[in-house]
Amino acid sequence: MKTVLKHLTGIGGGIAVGLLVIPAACSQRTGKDAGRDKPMNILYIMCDDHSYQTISAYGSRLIETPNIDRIADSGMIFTNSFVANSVSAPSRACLLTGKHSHKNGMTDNTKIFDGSQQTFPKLLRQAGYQTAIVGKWHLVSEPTGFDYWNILIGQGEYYNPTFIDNGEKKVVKGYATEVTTDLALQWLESGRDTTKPFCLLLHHKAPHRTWMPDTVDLGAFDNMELPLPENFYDDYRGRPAAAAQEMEIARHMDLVYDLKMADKEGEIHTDTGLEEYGRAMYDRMDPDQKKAWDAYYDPIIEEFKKSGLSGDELTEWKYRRYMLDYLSVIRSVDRNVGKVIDYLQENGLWDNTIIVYTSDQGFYMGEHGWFDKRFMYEESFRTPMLVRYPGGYRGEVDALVQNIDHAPTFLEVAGVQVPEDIQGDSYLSLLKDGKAPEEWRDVLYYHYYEYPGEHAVRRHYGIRTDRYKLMHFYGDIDSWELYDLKEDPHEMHNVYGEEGYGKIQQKLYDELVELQKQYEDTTALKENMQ
Ligand code: SGN
Ligand code: CA
Repeated sequence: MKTVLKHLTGIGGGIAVGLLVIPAACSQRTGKDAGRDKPMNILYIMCDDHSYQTISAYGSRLIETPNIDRIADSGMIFTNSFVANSVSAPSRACLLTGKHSHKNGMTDNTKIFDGSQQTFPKLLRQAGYQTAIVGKWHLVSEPTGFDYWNILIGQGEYYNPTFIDNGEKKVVKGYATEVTTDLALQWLESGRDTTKPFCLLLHHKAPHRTWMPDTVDLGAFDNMELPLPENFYDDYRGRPAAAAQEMEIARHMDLVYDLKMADKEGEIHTDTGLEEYGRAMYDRMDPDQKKAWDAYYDPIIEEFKKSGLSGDELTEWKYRRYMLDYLSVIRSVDRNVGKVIDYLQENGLWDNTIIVYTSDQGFYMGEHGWFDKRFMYEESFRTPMLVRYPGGYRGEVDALVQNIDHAPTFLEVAGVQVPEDIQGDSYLSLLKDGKAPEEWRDVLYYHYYEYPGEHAVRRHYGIRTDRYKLMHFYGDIDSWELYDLKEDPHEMHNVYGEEGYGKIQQKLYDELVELQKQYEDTTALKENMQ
């Protein structure tokens, strides 16, 4: 197991498109990636809610992910990779457009993505790429800009999921991570036009709630020790928004829905209203799947019923069950990433395909007592990012990167001129030699909007430098938070307004306003002074 990056694992572990696009034929000569014989293919693998805490390349003490690590071992591991708005649909819109949420309109999971706007797949397609997306889409409107799309509906299902294959609904038998991988490989093998370079977005549903493992992975981690994160029993002092959320393992994680305690006798009931959904997910399984599922969970349910757990003991039992399920789901993700890498290697694609492995955001593995994401605190603001760029840099990259940077990077890789209105920055030079250009950003911007909403995380925005974070929660709350991440990496002590921080607070505030102006986030600018 690698020991690098321990600091990350504090726990156990066309605008006028036609004018701007350089035709494919000349892109290879004029693009910054000139000098290659063939255009580089792009494979972007994104999981849903995969925490960096559960990737061994990031120094995880919780799990080995040998296949995901193959990308890092033959490429780069980004140690400061972040999102712009830590929730699924907004992240996906940031990816496609290279713009912050207020510019692409997808501010929260309840919106509908305007598919008529400029996206990088559209620009790549115009430049001669074959474009495809397989798996979770979550943007409600039909995908645009793809030669092939085969997507899950909404969040999708783990077992025998329904896909929409270029407009046609189909139930595909099997486990989501396997099925999604197989559909992607089928397209690579026989669905695409091999005379053209490809850009494939392979978007897994896993390991999203309710963390249902594949039957072959049930019990894979049962013997491991799972120490509690050191701030598991956080009291949220000095952080009113953190105190007001609804994403605590103790209080908000459902025994039946989340933790699979759907007993056959129907004696276990919960009061979150989620129970029936848990039973519905089980009902999707076929008899063989149910048999394997029951063989594993029934004895656990029986033991749980006898145990009479309550209080902290119950909370810690919930944490353990949550982690065991989550890790088992990752085991399947890792195996399937391996299948894709093998395919590339066996089919002459390994050395002309850039591979990005990432997640739509980070996730809490019990830190602060939580599951879920949304906050600008480190565990959910960060997202894993491993990149292999054939012939490029190998090693750690610590430049601040954000999910709005993928679109301009992929365009530059393809030799397509990056439209002026894209807000992200291409990280291609980092891929080549690991060095950030002199003018590279030293501060990141964030804005989360989904409130009122599930998990009750208040609206907030903020900035983060390599050392400090300033955040403002607004709406039915008006609260500023400031962290010195060097002194307080787990963000337990809000020093906003405290003696000794006046100067840095003012400096960060000025930088915040500067960034809001630069990105034209007028809503946030107004909230600063409320
Ligand atoms: C679902 C989950 C939430 C989760 C959101 C958003 N609830 O609504 O726990 O925060 O997705 O996740 S569930 O009862 O439906 O499981 S996201 O990754 O898609 O943004
Ligand atoms: Ca997600």
